[in-house]
Amino acid sequence: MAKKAKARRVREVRANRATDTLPALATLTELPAFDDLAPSEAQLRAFEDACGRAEAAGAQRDELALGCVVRLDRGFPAIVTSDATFRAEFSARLTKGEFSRAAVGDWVCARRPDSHEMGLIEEILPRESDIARWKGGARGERQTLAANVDLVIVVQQLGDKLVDVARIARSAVIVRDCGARLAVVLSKADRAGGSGVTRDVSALREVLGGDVNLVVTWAGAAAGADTDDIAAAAKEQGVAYGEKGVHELVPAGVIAIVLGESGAGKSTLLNALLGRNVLETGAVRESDDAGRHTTVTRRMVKLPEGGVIVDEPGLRSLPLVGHERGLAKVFPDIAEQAMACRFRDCTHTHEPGCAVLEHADTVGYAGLRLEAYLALACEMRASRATLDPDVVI
Ligand SMILES: Nc1nc2c(ncn2[C@@H]2O[C@H](COP(=O)(O)OP(=O)(O)OP(=O)(O)O)[C@@H](O)[C@H]2O)c(=O)[nH]1
Ligand SMILES: [Mg+2]
Ligand SMILES: [Zn+2]
Repeated sequence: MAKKAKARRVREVRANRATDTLPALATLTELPAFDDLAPSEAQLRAFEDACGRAEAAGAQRDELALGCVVRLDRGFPAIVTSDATFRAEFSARLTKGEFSRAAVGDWVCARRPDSHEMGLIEEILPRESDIARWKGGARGERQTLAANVDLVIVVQQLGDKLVDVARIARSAVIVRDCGARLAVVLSKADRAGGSGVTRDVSALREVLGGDVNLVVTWAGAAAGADTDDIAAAAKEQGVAYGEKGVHELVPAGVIAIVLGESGAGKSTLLNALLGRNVLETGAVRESDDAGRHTTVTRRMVKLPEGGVIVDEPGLRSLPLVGHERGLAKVFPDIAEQAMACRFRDCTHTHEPGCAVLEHADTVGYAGLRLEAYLALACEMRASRATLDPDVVI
């Protein structure tokens, strides 16, 4: 027993030392309040059950509170409850279990003994949605980027070349597989100009269909840049634009996350929505336009008169493993035809009796849409073949 107490003390000292350099939560005015975040009925019930278990393990009921993880600083969660904001570590009970990783957006049963500065996470409550990506590695592992978000805003930057529609389609498949709604922000429109915006919006609609939720932005354009032609092009295409367009995607009550490559302009966009420079932004490399992974903290920000958005570090890769359901949701017309192909493992490229190719012209998914589907389906077939059969996804 003494040994256990000593180990706990060592852990506490270590945690306190590590948290000394973290930003003081009291100074972070953009953090959402408890009332900006809404647990589901199921999560409220799960909280009551979790309290019962925590009490059975020795906790006092009045030390326990329902909380939401609003930031992760170097792995340390910050939690908002109805009457406090504090950092927390995991209870010994939780670290033993396999499900010890909290993500931003997670609802938790938090415990805050009177004498403690730090709180404890007693349990992570079941998620309503789980935005996750495959991390690869020999055995493979899923990394949850955020929990319980309603909407994923995929941010893709524009430039003088055609927008990377393949990357947006890949993100769309993952998002739809995770059970969240999807919106696409085409950022840095000032670099594409009005004609570029027209070109890129048409390409994206060809791939994702006409009803995709789209906003064109130029939040980080240099002062004085002529953006009238961009607004005109967006209007002509019937596409929302500017910060207002993004704000409308995230009204009060909605929890969203921005997802995209480093340098896509995610933090710049959020700063524009917040009306001040809360989040750090960084210049892209001139040689290849790549970002420098400026954002390192996952954190929620509350929009003035709006909902909540999670800022994310840019993602290097988004491997597609086992997202067949997402693929079918993004390309339902093609997936339906694929069921009628003569061969079950048809690649829809050359096989006789291929319904996808036969119907390509009549159903109207030729061109970029079919190309995107085939590339993603091919990648998923390859990853399935190399996947460790024990890994459940
Ligand atoms: N021309 C132009 N530049 C922009 C725009 N938005 C952002 N930028 C620039 O792009 C660079 C990267 O912006 P960030 O907001 O840091 O990008 P990020 O997506 O948050 O990147 P990570 O945090 O690394 O994932 C900065 O130099 C911004 O000034 C825009 O609308 N137009
Ligand atoms: Mg950033
Ligand atoms: Zn086929």
